[in-house]
Amino acid sequence: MSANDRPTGPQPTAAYDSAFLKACRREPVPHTPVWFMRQAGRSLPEYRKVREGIPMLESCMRPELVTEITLQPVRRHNVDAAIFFSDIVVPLKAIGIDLDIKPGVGPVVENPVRTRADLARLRDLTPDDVPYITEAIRLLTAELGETPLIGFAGAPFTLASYLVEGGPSRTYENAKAIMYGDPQLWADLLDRLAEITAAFLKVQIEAGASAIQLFDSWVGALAPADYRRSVMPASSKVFEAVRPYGVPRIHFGVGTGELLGLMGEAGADVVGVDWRVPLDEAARRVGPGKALQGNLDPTVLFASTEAVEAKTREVLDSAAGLEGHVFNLGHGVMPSTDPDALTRLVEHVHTRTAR
Ligand code: 1CP
Repeated sequence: MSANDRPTGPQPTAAYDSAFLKACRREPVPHTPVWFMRQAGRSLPEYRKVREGIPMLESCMRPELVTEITLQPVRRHNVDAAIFFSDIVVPLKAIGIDLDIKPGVGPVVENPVRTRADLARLRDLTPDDVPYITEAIRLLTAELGETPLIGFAGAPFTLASYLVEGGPSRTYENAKAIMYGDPQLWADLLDRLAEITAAFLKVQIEAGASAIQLFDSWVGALAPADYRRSVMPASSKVFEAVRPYGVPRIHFGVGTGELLGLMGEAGADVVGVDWRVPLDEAARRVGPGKALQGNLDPTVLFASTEAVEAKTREVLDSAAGLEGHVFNLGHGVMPSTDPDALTRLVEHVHTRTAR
């Protein structure tokens, strides 16, 4: 591709020719790129040190700290991409939702969103609501040079699960009660969240993020027909809103084996796969024209190096025929993971796939 064929918009960044962005675009790569969801964070002693005494949400609002935390795993593991250190609930906090991230629990919403009147609290997000995001991304992209920065946001369903339940849930009964019982309220709620999410992703891309990931972590709780009817329109709206920028759009969820075809249809360029479906089978379900990201079981990292390498080989063999492959775990790094196991894994994938 010549420079003239490159997409318009704030692209191309210095990272344009990186292995990660090439794999997302389904172009030939020098080696399979690797990054890890939750690579920044509690598995790293240097993270625990700089976070000491600073509440999670506050740390997301300090650009220098965000820059340091985002860079830590890049320095340590030699991963092919950085993921912006933030949280999916940051844009909701920024528009005034009374939530906090409680240690050992996760996001907790004081007054859950459950009625039509509550929708009024979900106002539009503007760049002025999140100046610390723009500043952190400017600092980061200057430091990262040719290493791409992945921006991210929570998908409408996963954000709704926290807003409606009021905190982490395994069953989503309050959210599903609205989805099944008051489909119009549900559609309006997800549409509001799609607008906020799209605005939040645009801020990150405008500031220099060279790819984005939409985390629909909990969408695997839905049957395909419900996903298609009640969730896909909102997620598609987010992907469509950021399409003009030409940056790769990644779509990830957990337990989504039965949804992979629909997630492919929803509009992303790259579909994230958890460890339950082998990548060759995932590619058949997702359909042509998409790269895949995944999918080593994060708990494999607690086994011996030999076992990690054997399981990694299975993932790479399964990925051999893909149009594009970004190596990742099937979900986030677990906090008690040995960071050295991650460093070895990156090295192993790079060596085994060097072309
Ligand atoms: O004090 C702390 O250290 C709190 C732990 C923590 C961290 C490090 C939370 C609370 N969020 C984060 C950062 C974070 N969250 C990142 C950046 C780190 C990186 O990836 O390197 C990202 C991408 C997220 C996104 C996020 N937050 C998701 C989607 C990713 C996923 O794992 O599926 C979700 C579901 C959340 C909600 C959330 N925030 C925090 C927790 C513990 C949770 C999950 C709670 C639950 O079980 O529902």
